[in-house]
Amino acid sequence: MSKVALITGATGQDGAYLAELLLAKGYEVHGTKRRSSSFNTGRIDHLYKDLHEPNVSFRLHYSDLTDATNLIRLVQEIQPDEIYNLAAQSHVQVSFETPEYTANADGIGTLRLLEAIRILKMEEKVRFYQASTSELYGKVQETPQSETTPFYPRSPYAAAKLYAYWITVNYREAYGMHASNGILFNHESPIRGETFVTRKITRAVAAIDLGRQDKLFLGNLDAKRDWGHARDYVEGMWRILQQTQADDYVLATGETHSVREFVELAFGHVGRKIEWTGEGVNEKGVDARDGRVLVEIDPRYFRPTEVDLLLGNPAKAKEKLGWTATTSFPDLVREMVTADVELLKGEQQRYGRSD
Ligand code: NDP
Ligand code: GDR
Repeated sequence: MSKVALITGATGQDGAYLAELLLAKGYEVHGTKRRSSSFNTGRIDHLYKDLHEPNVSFRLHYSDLTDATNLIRLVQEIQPDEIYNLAAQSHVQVSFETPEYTANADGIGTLRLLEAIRILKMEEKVRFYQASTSELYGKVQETPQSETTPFYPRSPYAAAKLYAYWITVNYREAYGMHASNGILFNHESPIRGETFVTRKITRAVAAIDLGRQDKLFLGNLDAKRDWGHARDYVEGMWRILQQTQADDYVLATGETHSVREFVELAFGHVGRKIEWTGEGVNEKGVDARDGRVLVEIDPRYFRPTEVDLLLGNPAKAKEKLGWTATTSFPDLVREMVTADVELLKGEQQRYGRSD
């Protein structure tokens, strides 16, 4: 009998990589998607088979973490062995605009799912993974950040995720549930959401290189992040749930780089060297060859409270899970730029544009 997994947020970056991984391992995979007026399953369409075909091992269900009745019914119908709670309003800056919704989906949503397990008396059957985040560390207390570093959230997103983290720990301790937190540092890929800084940069680099965009507007260039590849991180999620004892783990590369470095490397892949001139909001990134301004600061992208430096210590994951990040920072940037150049070229061919 194959194991049954439920992935909330299966249409997102991590959901897509995780669904692929679990299907390759022989799982029956159920993913949740939200009703939308436009198609939102682009990342997982390649995994989807018509329900009328034999041996369908990947199914999608409409769901929303703000709807408790829906979650109870889904868990009851699916009877999962493993639940990966990846669904969330995951954009930090957007959480300042929609704080209440973010708290509802990211914080209380986690509680609703845990309660669904409890109401259905499935505490002993189900293993639960919570998508916790390095944003919990927020204002720097110490580096590198590990499982014992104190939390100091700096956004409504991080505050909601703090509740989700602790309610997961509480349900483990109170009800003996196999419930674990993966405290994941930033992880990216060619299918990263377009408004996160890495993908925003690589899409712009491709568009500028192909003559489709003039310049790139960014916020804080000096923020530093520990960036890895999503493919590695979903493997870590799976390993966390294969442990006999539930526990909390940091997944990170152990390296940190600034947004500025990401920009320089990304433009480097299309043969452009960036030089920085000016200061503060007037700082500009200029093409060393011809002095053309390619990067400008737009203060609208500054956050009311920023997380300046994230650098993770993945020693526990290495020791207990045998997990390490395998993709280097330059390889990650190269893969993302190359994919966006190909994507844009493909679009140009499809729509007959040569400008
Ligand atoms: P994405 O934003 O790419 O995906 C989020 C998923 O959640 C999407 O499927 C989205 O649906 C769904 N979703 C959003 N709101 C709701 C809701 N109210 N009810 C149900 N589903 C909802 O995020 P990632 O894949 O990058 O991240 C996965 C998880 O890991 C998130 O919880 C994120 O906060 C967390 N995380 C991510 C890190 C990263 O660097 N990527 C690092 C640490 C933690 P739709 O497609 O319709 O929007
Ligand atoms: P983050 O990712 O907030 O770390 O959250 P994001 O890529 O949005 O920001 C990283 C850093 O870049 C700076 N920045 C900009 N960010 C965006 N989005 N757009 C810009 O134009 C821009 N200019 C500079 C930001 O200020 C920030 O310092 C991600 C999400 O995936 C979360 O869900 C997850 O929990 C954390 O990573 C770990």
